[in-house]
Amino acid sequence: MKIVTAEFVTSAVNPGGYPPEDLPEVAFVGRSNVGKSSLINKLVNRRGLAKTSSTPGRTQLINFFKVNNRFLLVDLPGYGFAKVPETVRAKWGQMIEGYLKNRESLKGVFQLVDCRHTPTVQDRQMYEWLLHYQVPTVVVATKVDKLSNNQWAKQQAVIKKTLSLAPEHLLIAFSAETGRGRDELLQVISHWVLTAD
Ligand SMILES: Nc1nc2c(ncn2[C@@H]2O[C@H](COP(=O)(O)OP(=O)(O)OP(=O)(O)O)[C@@H](O)[C@H]2O)c(=O)[nH]1
Ligand SMILES: [Mg+2]
Repeated sequence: MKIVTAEFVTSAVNPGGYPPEDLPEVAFVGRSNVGKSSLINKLVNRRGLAKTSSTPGRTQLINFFKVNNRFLLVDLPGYGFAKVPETVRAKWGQMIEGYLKNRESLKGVFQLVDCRHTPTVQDRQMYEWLLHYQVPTVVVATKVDKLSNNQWAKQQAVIKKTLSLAPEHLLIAFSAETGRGRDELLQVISHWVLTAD
């Protein structure tokens, strides 16, 4: 798939603010700082389209981006960021869960984990939750430029084991720096959104 256009549509805190469900959607979930916004920018080759930051918790709203006038990419706030008040965290949790559970036009979710770390309890809960609700899910290991091939081979096994990834399930290695994994992600997206008509 070739990316021709990518534009910001809107930010929302609740369903009232979501755009209409007339296009298929693909969403990105993962811990704060894992690289969700950077991945979206690399995917559509538009630096700065989704706001990124080295400070976790940058994305606090659900952000919708329209690509090729054909589908939407959805940047969700990160979970697991300790430095926000409990009340705010609970609100984010509800926002993310409410979106994932009720969005009819959602065709698939990429769950991002940092390639260098063992997935956390929250990562595991999120993955189980997505499987439970039968949301098509593909796990992506981010920042893979930070590991040697050897280290990645080892970490891959750790991630698969910790998440109990089924053998037939994909684990895509991605780098927003080098673009590694971009084509694989686009293929998955094509499959999700182009078979949705
Ligand atoms: N080396 C490297 N750094 C990355 C990569 N992806 C993201 N980063 C860095 O990681 C930090 C967080 O990236 P974001 O894309 O803002 O992360 P996020 O998941 O959107 O974070 P929240 O919005 O807080 O949930 C930034 O400093 C990025 O430059 C990558 O593939 N390689
Ligand atoms: Mg972000």
